[in-house]
Amino acid sequence: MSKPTVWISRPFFPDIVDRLRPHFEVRAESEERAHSLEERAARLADADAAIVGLTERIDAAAIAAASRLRFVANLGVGYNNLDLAALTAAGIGASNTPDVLNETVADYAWALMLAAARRVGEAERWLRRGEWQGFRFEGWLGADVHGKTIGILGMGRIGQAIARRASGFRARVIYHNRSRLDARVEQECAATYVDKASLLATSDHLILVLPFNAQNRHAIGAAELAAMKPTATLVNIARGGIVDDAALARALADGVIGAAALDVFEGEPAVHPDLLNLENIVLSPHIASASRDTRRDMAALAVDNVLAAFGHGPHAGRPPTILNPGVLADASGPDFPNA
Ligand code: 8YV
Repeated sequence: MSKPTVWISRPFFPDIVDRLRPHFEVRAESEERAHSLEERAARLADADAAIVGLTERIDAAAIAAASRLRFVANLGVGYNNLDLAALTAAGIGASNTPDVLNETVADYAWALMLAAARRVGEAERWLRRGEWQGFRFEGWLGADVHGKTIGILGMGRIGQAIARRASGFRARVIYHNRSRLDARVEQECAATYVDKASLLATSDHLILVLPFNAQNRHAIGAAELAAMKPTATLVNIARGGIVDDAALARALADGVIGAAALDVFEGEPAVHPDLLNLENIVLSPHIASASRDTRRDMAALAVDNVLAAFGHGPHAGRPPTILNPGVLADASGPDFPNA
């Protein structure tokens, strides 16, 4: 029997890709770019599995044109690029990359919060422009992070990793989430549950870590920004679209809040032009999980899921982070194990 085909939509670590070769015909893109709908359809047409990133939407239209597709591994913990209901209805398994990136993303949330609060980017730009002519005792006054109240909106595993880092800063953590955490987890994270209004009003620094869905679109807009402290810092490491970027630009320009840091943007890689003109914001190109070790772990986990879905490797038949395990029992692809 011929090997199944796996399409890899973005290049990654060749030694990790090589683990697929004994079992798959590997079609790996050599260039990192978004594919048009036609290109995506052409590549999925003869693929039994796909490893894709956030820029690749796998929706009902993509699935309809992919008659052999049995499994899709997403290179990311967030999977709003996948239509999970449509995949499940078609009997196609899907996985994401949870947990392996928690600590790296939490580190980065702190990096952004500290950079925005202490004006690191703004001060560096000023220095590089040659404007540092003398010392100003009252220059560059920022906001403290230690000892302050850090708010976390969306308290999954990344939110919890962010919260655990607060103890060294003697900071207080409050959070809001769809459902309240177990008392044991709250205690371990030293985090106090509050309603969204209190979170907005009380946080000195507010970090967004919630998944993107239709309900969360513009969860932070003009009204929410107005409810925050005028000195507050807002950090978005979750998904573009959770913040209304145009409203944020106005709020930063008008002093409604003190500063912000964004790693994700509505319509990225495009960035709202009004944000680019502001000094009191740190901007980065969606790199919160981008440490060498973590990106390798994410790639390896995606590969493990594909191998397992086709009956190979230590997890054979049980993809370790499958999102729709119900499909395993129904799967009837040529090499897809009936679990
Ligand atoms: C990735 C992410 O950079 O895991 C996620 O949800 O947003 C990031 O870790 C991105 O998904 C890369 O495809």
